[in-house]
Amino acid sequence: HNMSSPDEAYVFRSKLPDIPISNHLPLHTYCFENLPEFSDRPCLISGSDGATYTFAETHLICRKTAAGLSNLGIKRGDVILLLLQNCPEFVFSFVGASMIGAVTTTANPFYTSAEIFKQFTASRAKLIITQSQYVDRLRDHGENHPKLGEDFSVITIDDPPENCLHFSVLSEANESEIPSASIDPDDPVALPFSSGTTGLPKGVILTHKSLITSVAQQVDGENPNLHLKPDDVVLCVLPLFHIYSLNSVLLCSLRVGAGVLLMQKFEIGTLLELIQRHRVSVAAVVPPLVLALAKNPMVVSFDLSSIRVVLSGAAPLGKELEEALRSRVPQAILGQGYGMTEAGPVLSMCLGFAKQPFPTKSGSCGTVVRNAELKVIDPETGCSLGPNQPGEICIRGLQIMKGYLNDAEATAATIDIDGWLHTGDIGYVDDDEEIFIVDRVKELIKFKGFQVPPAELEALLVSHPSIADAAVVPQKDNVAGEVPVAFVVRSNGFDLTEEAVKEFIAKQVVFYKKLHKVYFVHAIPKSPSGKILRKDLRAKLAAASPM
Ligand code: 4UU
Repeated sequence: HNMSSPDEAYVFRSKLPDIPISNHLPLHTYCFENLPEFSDRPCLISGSDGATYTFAETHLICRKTAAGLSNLGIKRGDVILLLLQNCPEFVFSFVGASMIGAVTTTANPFYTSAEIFKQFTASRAKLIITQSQYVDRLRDHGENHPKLGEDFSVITIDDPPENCLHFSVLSEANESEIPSASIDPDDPVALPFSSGTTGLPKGVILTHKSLITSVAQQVDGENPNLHLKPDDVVLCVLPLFHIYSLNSVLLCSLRVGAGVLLMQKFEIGTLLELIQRHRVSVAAVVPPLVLALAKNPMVVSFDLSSIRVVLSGAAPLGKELEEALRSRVPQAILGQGYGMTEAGPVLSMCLGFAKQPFPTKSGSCGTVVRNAELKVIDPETGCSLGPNQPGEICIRGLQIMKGYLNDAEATAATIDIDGWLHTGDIGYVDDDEEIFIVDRVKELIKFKGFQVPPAELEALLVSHPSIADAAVVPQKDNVAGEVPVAFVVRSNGFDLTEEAVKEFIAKQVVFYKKLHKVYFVHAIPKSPSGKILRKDLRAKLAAASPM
């Protein structure tokens, strides 16, 4: 470790040497740079119908989609919103947009109308690409909402409902009509939404340069940290609208020529059947999926011997669970990646996945990726800490976000003047450079790896006429990891019931943001400056009775 001068930070680095990274290229050029080596190999495999697109076919349809987007008036810097489950059209749209310098914002197709329009409006999207079953949620919802067909167009990948276009207007356009867009490495290409360490969801600006850097940190170099090969079949069951799957599954696979098996949604029987049929070799998962693979009795009737790597991320993976999975896939290397949307997203990755692997420990989130710096700071003093001392994890490198969309204040609160991104995660680095996450100091709640921003639920709660004040915090849960629970102060009498509060929230949010418990209290503990003392509330929950 460096500690050149007393005020110089302890900085942790990868055990792998830095490499040159072609991050001056546009993202799609970088991803398809080696395409001639594997143009006839399968690139996208649709789990639902087995349809397969080779790399050459995928590249062609992406170019057609780029031309189609341009024909519809989408230009450099414009934003398109994808409201899609995993499917080939997701890939064509994302890469096609990149090819004309446009930006993709991705949303969960299960979002309610209000959730979709918040993101749509904040990102100033011009176009929505979705499935016909979701279109109803895009029509006339209140005076202030933009109008389908007037203010924005909708394209569906299946039979288009009224006033919508079919995806063929994109995928069957003439690829020779792609405008020659000049793309700057610092141009945004992806705009996922994340609440970060505090507040409401914000657009996270990821540029061509940041995503290329992140992909290269994982799969490039003589000894890549995450060794993927053209004969790999990579499981893509995690949603592509989340940066984990978009980056570590899709973009990394495109770069190395590995096939991507697209699954629309997680269903254990179908998943096992597809792993067996397509000989999946690399599985990117989240802890609840590890739980299913480790515990579901169906697993023993399937052949999972093709799996050589299981990458878990997005939430803490318990050691017991990791051991339980190991007995089901004894031939595979199990390890974790640690990511955060704002960090581009990967901060660290298991070095057991490297081409020349290193020994790693169970429970570790990997080692900081190459071409990056990581430090652990004392949350009180901001001083950097040495090995084995827990503190807030900070990361620096060209992979991190450019900033939050239209929110300089939140950006400045997350990336300091020296370029360090503060994660809000508490962890330490051990003597072998392995990172262990032990706690989270930020507000964020993670339900099965999905983000639940407490501020969003608190704003909804206090909009209720009978609620004077509210706070939402995580409660530990064996299946979901964490679930959101609310502390509520009633404003007039005691009529308001727990059920009524739950119901009030449930109809306004996607399933994983639903409240699991409501505790009525007389006041919400706050600091003198008015900040909710979440630690106190979490401590109350941890104690036997929260009252
Ligand atoms: C404990 O979860 C993500 C991204 C995850 C990711 C991406 C690429 C994992 C592996 C990979 O290859 O992003 P967000 O923004 O939804 O949530 C970020 C937060 C982190 O700050 C941390 O609190 O999710 C939590 N988290 C984890 N916690 C992410 N990964 C881990 C982990 N262990 N392995």
